[in-house]
Amino acid sequence: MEQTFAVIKPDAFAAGLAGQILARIYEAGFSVVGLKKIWLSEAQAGGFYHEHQDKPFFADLTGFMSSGPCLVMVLEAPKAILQWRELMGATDPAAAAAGTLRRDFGTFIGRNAVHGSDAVETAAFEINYFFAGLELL
Ligand code: IDP
Ligand code: MG
Repeated sequence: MEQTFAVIKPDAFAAGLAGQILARIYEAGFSVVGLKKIWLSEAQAGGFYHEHQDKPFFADLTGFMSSGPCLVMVLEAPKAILQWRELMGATDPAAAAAGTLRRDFGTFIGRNAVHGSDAVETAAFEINYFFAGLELL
């Protein structure tokens, strides 16, 4: 089994899409081993997205991620990291395949509804950034 870190971002949460997205997560066979609603500060969002701190979109990204509550999750499945990336679709909703979450629920690249870890190392960092071990059940 493998674990990945996922977020229902503030755009999707504010639009009332959390229930539909969670249904798609369960239909795809993931176990939800961690789940909580949080509202990040801009600094906390910056720590989460530190790999992008030199990108031109960093301020927009951290401003958006701290603009309202989101749901953070730890998902478990045999190949959870790749499987969740596939269910999310491409970063840009306009380029995401039909049937993916970003295609169905994203608006544009800066408001793309969901996040997922991209590798084993980033999943470990992101899970530990948001969850204590006792919260993973
Ligand atoms: P990912 O979320 O698919 O892993 P990353 O390249 O890690 O994509 O970028 C992190 C987030 O930053 C994206 O989900 C998206 O919301 C935002 N982002 C990435 N590239 C751009 C861009 O060119 N303009 C605006 N926002 C971007
Ligand atoms: Mg990424």
